[in-house]
Amino acid sequence: MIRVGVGTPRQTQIPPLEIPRYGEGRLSGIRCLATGFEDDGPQEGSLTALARQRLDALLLFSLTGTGFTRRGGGAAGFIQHGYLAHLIPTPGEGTDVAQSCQVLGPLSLEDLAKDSLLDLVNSLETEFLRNFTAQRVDSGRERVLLVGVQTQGLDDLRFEEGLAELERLIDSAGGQVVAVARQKRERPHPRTVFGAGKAEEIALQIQTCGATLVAFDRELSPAQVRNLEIQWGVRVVDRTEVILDIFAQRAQSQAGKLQVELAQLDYMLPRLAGQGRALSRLGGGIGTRGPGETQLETERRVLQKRVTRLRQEVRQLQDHRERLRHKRQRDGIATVAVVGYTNAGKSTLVNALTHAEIYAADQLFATLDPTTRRLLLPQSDGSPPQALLLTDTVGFIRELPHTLVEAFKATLEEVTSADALLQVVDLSHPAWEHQLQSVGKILGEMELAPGPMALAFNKVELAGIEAINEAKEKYPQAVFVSAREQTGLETLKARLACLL
Ligand SMILES: Nc1nc2c(ncn2[C@@H]2O[C@H](COP(=O)(O)OP(=O)(O)OP(=O)(O)O)[C@@H](O)[C@H]2O)c(=O)[nH]1
Ligand SMILES: [Mg+2]
Repeated sequence: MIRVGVGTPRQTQIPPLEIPRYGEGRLSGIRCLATGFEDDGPQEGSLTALARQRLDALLLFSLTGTGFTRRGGGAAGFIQHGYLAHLIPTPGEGTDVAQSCQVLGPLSLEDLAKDSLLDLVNSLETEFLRNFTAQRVDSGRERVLLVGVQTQGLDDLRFEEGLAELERLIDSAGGQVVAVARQKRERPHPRTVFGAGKAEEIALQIQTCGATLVAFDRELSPAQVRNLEIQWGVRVVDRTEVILDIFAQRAQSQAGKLQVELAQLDYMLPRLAGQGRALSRLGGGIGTRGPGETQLETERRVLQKRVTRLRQEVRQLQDHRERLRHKRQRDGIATVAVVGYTNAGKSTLVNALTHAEIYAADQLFATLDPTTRRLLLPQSDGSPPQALLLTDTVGFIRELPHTLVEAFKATLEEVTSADALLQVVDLSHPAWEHQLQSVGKILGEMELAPGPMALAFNKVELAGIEAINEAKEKYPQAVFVSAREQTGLETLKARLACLL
């Protein structure tokens, strides 16, 4: 097929979704011939177009500016030089377009004609494919470009903390962050988040770093996702989708799966209204797990019915859990819910205290399902030890997506109905205080049963002395522990005994 575009290579770009072989780790099958009067080779705009569309090659001919008019109409001119530009299979680091292209020239037409363009394209493709396969074998993971938008009122520290956290989230979801793009903007553009220039720059970055997914550090509107996917030709997800994806992967129990599905449908339903996704959610990867495309294709009405049924099941789950709690109350044993930011070490601490074997790992949202274990607290006056029930549950995160809070009501009731709370904070984390505040904020939005709260600073063996001193000064009631090294546990037990 020959397609003729009039204008500069940049102006005649074909939208990514219309390119025949887009995103297959090879070139697009399109060669671009362009002419111009200047004789200084392809400019950055043309090279950007080359990289963006993964053109097989770009041939630029400079004209002499002299010529003649043909009999019968039409003008003819003379070619001065030719330039041949193509992509390099192993581009350098960074986002500079020049590093991802090679430009040959100025060449005479004879020189240009000497080598077969087809051979060049074939050998380039072989090399591209080799790299592509190597990348795939190397990781088997989604290659993610992280995008941060620093809006007005978001200071540098919080912004960077948010990006670092998103990187951890991606990692926990099984993806690999290959590049990060940042932009300051008063507020996101309602349709495309960015202006045209920045969107173009990111498009290029997607190509140069071989990203298969773009993840934003914020929530996006359905229209924004759609517009950006059309423009960039890769899937675009927001922070909520990444979190939902982790939850979908972690859900083990029937109850967990039920709540995750409800959260995902709640998230998707408003996004289905008339505006489908530009790109398929089929085929695996972050943001594709869960109810799946087949269901998305079916009527909204059917999904709505499913949501209603899921809600009923969640209500039954709530009733069931409530009966269990009543039984415990009748037995007269107090419950303490362990709360805290995700990865603070809650499960490790409950394991250390009760010799339980709850799954604990250096991942965000390692725990989804609540586990309750019995803990005996020795009494200082020598009377028989006091028993309490310690419940480990799902961790919190800054701006916990609303759909999750709603869907996880049954699980979170373990927290809201507990007699007391034990908040665990990872003191070795640079953002420990913000994390502590985020947890406080989320708890503040929940209807908690009235009861005391103890504070435990964890991972003290990793924490810096300044952090420890600062925490001691600001939170004099807190206990300092290391769940991993099993230090401070007796003090913590004594603190819990006083609490109840
Ligand atoms: N160095 C150190 N690491 C710890 C300590 N406590 C927990 N960890 C590690 O921190 C990581 C997270 O621990 P988890 O117990 O899974 O944390 P969690 O709060 O249950 O996290 P989620 O369930 O994901 O919300 C694991 O790799 C633990 O080994 C500690 O006292 N010191
Ligand atoms: Mg846990």
